[in-house]
Amino acid sequence: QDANAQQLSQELEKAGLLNKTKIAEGGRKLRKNWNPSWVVLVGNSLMFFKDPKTQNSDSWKPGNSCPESSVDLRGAQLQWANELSSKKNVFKLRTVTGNEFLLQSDTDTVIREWYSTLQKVIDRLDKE
Ligand code: I3S
Repeated sequence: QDANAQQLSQELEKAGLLNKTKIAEGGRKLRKNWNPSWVVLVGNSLMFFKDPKTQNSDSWKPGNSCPESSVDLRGAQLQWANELSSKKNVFKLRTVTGNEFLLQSDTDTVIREWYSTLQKVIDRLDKE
């Protein structure tokens, strides 16, 4: 493992499979399109990888495939948003740039862990 990869793996806070849809881009509402996404939290970035079936847990590492999209958590807002979907266990992540994502898991413990981990990172960045 090279130094860069080692440093990144120390900053890896969480990774896993969630259902995701983007609902706004720069404040402009988008049509929902739910898809499973491999979600990786490293430092102050939340990265989404496409088609998790063809990827593995190493795919976020340097030299491997690029994320489909990446979100800067600095100044982001998190809130439970079950009213925004017929699915259960949904929260909304809003970036400072006005991009909004819904993230969902059928497993209560999984979504609660993601929510609290993301909130901790956002709180930590707020204090910097
Ligand atoms: O909030 P909405 O618009 O009722 O969300 C549903 C739709 O986006 C639907 O797509 P079409 O309108 O293109 O058929 C999706 O398939 C649903 O999953 C969306 O609702 P949920 O409740 O699953 O977020």
